[in-house]
Amino acid sequence: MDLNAMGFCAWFAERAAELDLNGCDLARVCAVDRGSCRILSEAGEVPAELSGKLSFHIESPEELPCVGDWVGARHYDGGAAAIIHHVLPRRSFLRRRTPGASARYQMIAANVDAALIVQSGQHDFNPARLERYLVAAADGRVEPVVLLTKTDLLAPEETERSLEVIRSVTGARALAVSCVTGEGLGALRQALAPGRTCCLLGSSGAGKTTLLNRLLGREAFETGGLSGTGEGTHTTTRRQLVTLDQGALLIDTPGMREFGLMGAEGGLELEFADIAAHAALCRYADCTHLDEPGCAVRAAVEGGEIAPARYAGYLKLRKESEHHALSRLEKRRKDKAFGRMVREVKKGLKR
Ligand SMILES: Nc1nc2c(ncn2[C@@H]2O[C@H](COP(=O)(O)OP(=O)(O)OP(=O)(O)O)[C@@H](O)[C@H]2O)c(=O)[nH]1
Ligand SMILES: [Mg+2]
Ligand SMILES: [Zn+2]
Repeated sequence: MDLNAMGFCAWFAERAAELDLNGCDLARVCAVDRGSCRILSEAGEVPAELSGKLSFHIESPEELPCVGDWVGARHYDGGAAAIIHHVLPRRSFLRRRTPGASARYQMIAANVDAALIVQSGQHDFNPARLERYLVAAADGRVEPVVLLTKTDLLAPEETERSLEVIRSVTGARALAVSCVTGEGLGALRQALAPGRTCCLLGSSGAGKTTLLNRLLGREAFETGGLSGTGEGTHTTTRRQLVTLDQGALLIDTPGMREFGLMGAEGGLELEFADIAAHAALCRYADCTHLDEPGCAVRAAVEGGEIAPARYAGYLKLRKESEHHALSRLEKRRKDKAFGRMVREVKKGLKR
């Protein structure tokens, strides 16, 4: 497979010329899993590790090679494995903010032409969530395309209505697709031009991997079931770049529990000072203001002192900040894994 078919273009050629690649081969990162990665070059796909020098110079997880990155790598073992010495600048990217005080990001994919934002028409259609993905796409200079999936489970009027809302609210291209009936797959294939890199984004269970399999024409990757509430079961666990027969490159990603861009931790009490004032009078100190007896917040809503919409807005934002707290914990764990990976890479090189 030649480099252009893998998405290489003049822009990267210029960046490669600026770096002193010193005999390294150009390759594209096609999978990343807990710090080990696989790269695709004209010679094929091989496992790869970071050079000691490169890992030494990497200061944040954001700078680590991620799926879609172009790298300069040197093959060894008769071409069976490689060491990555350079990561080329990114032309576009998808990333999400890792919540907390410092503005840090986690990379989702690099050098992406279009973000295919997958939302299931059945359970998952949620304008607020959609907006976050759109912001992420704009931030990374990636064209957004919204895919409303599982339309076989919707009445045609319902599909039309959702498409209307998506188009009018976002101005983005929106397609209705079904992997069961095949609706919309032809139009989607047209968006997948040869050499173009598209990245599937969306909640767990939205149907990203099912779509990938359908486009590949075989059950190449595992898909999952849904819980009773319609939530996905986090089936896909690693980001992966796959080449379709027609020549497009498609990146599948694990569905994210939350896709944070807020980071307004602790701002909740300030922003809802009126609610906090009533909360001080609740019978229980740890009152959640949902259904406890003696809740002064609910009493104030019922008595007309707090508008129901404001109460609902408070609950919604609180739920989001709880999500952030969870992902902060997750992030700490990941940072440890990152440190461990860097150490292991260095150890591996000394061997
Ligand atoms: N009826 C219907 N079901 C679908 C469609 N597409 C996917 N599904 C079902 O939705 C469930 C989840 O699909 P996946 O493709 O695993 O979802 P995913 O977005 O990859 O989820 P994660 O890997 O967890 O992020 C599976 O049971 C699929 O069979 C569709 O077009 N119609
Ligand atoms: Mg999946
Ligand atoms: Zn209360």
